[in-house]
Amino acid sequence: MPDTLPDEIKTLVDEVLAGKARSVARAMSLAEGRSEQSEALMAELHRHAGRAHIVGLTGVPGAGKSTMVAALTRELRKRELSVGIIAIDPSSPFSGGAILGDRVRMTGFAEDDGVFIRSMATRGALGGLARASLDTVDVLDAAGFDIVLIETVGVGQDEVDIVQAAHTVVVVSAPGLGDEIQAIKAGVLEIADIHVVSKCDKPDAPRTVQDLQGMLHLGRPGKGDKDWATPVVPTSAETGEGIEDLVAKIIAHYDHLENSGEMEVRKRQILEMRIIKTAEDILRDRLMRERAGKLQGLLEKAYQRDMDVRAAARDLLGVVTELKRKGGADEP
Ligand SMILES: Nc1nc2c(ncn2[C@@H]2O[C@H](COP(=O)(O)OP(=O)(O)OP(=O)(O)O)[C@@H](O)[C@H]2O)c(=O)[nH]1
Ligand SMILES: [Mg+2]
Repeated sequence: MPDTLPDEIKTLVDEVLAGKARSVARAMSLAEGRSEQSEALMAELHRHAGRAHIVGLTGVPGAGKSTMVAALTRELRKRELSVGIIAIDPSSPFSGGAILGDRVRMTGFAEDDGVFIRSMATRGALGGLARASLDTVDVLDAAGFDIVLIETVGVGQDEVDIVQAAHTVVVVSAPGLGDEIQAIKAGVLEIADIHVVSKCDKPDAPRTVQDLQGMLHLGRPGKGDKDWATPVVPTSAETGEGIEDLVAKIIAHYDHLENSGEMEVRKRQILEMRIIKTAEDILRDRLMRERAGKLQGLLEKAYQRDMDVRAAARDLLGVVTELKRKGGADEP
C-alpha cells in the first residue's frame, strides 16, 4: 500500500481484505459517497477485486426476486460458497417497508459469516446510483465473497445499467403478472443470461415458461453470445423446486464465460461503463458547484439572447480542466 495512505484507511483495507463484517459495512458506506477518503479506499480495494462472480437478478416489482435471493443463498451456502448481497431498493429510506421485508426474509443468515447483506435505497443515494452501487460491489469482491448477488427492480435505466454490470444476468418473471409484456417494455428480457420463472407452484406458471421459451425461439438475440443457449428455469421458493437447477445454471454460465473468453470481454465492458458513470458523477458535481458561480453569468447572457445554450454549455465546461488532478467532491 502507498505510504501516503492515511493509517485509518490502511487498517480498514486490511480488515476488509480479512473479511471482517463490520469493516466491510463501513467500507461500503464510504464507497457510496465520494469523499477523499472514499477515493483512497476504493483505489486500494480495486487492486484486490476482480475474483468474485457477480450475478445480477432483476424483474418487475413483486416478481419474487428477494425470495429467490434468499433461496439461492441457502443453496450456495450448501456448496460452501460465500455470498455478498446488494439489494437496490426503490423504497424510500424513510418508509423502509421493503427493506424491512427483505431483512426479515434474510434473517436466517444473521449468524453466518459467509453471508453479507446490504440494502441500498435508490432515493437519497449519494451521487449516481450505478456508480455508488458498483463501487460497493468492489468492496464485497475485495472482501473475498465468492458470489456477489445484486437485486434490482428491472424498471428504470439506472437499475438496468446496474444489473447489466453483472457477469451473469438472471431475469425473474412471475406467472400471472403480465411480466412478459412489462419486462419487454423495460428492455429487460434481452439482457438475460438465465430466465427464471418464479412461483411455479402457481397454476399459470407453465404458460409463462412457454411464453419465454417461445420468445427465445423467435430469436431475441440477447447479448450476442452465440455459444450460450439462454435457459428458462422454473422455480418455487415455496417448494424448493428448481433452486438447485438455477444454481447449477449460474455456475455453468460462469464456466462458459471463463472457457469461451467471454468473461474478459464482459469485464472490460463493465469497467468501461463504470469509468464513464464515475466521470459523469464527478463532472455533474463540479458543474453543480457553478450554479452560484459561473453559471449565473452564462444564463444571464442566454436569457438576453446574447449567447446560445450550447455555447453557454461549452463555456461552462471550461471549469473542468482542473478535475483530472484532484478528487471530485472534496475539491474547493
Ligand atoms: N407462491 C409463491 N409465492 C412466492 C414465491 N416467491 C415469492 N413469492 C411471494 O411473492 C411476493 C413478492 O416476493 P418478493 O421476493 O418480495 O418479490 P420482489 O421481486 O423482491 O419484490 P420487490 O423487491 O418489491 O420488487 C411475496 O409475497 C412472496 O411471498 C414462490 O415461489 N411461490
Ligand atoms: Mg425485493
